Amino acid sequence: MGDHAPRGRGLAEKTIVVYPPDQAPEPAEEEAGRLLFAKSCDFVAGASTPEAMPPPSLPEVAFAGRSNVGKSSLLNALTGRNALARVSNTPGRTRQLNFFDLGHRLMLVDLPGYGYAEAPKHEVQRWTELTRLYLKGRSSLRRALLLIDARHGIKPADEPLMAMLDEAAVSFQIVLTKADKLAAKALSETLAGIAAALARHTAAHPVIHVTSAAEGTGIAALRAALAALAAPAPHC
Ligand SMILES: Nc1nc2c(ncn2[C@@H]2O[C@H](COP(=O)(O)OP(=O)(O)O)[C@@H](O)[C@H]2O)c(=O)[nH]1
Ligand SMILES: [Mg+2]
Repeated sequence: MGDHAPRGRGLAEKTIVVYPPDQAPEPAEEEAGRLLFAKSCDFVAGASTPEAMPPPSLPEVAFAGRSNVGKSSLLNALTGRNALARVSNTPGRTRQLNFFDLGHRLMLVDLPGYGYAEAPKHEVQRWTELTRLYLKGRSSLRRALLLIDARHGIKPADEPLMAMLDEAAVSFQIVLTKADKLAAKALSETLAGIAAALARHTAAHPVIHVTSAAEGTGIAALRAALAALAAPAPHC
């Protein structure tokens, strides 16, 4: 980031910064993101119990959100590959934590989608417990990305996860999805609602990313932000 102060939005007690349009990554940061996400991204493990999780080896970023929020599409857009989301969408894997090694520098962890009205109650309890154990106990977890549909904002179904993240003191960052589906005015209303909601959450990261997997908006900036969390590239 440059040495100029970020242009924040004082919409609530918490000042949030929105990427884009408030900020854009520096060219060097964007290049670091591009290089990282050009690396191969390989499926490592699908875990439906804590024992099945791979040992922590790399810095991790978890992707969470309601079913249908656009998680698979965003993962595809970031990695430029279908393979990753195809694994996560395989029947039996949608209720697991799926671990992907990105270039031996960052582990991407796809958490099961929640808020699906028809999910059986015991399934929901199992998912909640597994997610809680992961979030609380994972020493390598650097950040959680909480995906929110730009049209809908934060919903009651998102609250339990945010409460878990606060409790586990895992920094979480909002990523708006499907930004192509709404006009600028509606987007700023969504952002105002999110800023107010984030003020109640101690673990909330103040930078929000606005993305569209369909149009590619915000993807380079999100790659750059994730590259800043990755293990350093080995010198060649
Ligand atoms: N217009 C638009 N639609 C999207 C975008 N991302 C996802 N979708 C659509 O939203 C639906 C759910 O997306 P998916 O990635 O499968 O969501 P998931 O359940 O969270 O993995 C699909 O119909 C996608 O085509 C986007 O950026 N723009
Ligand atoms: Mg999916």
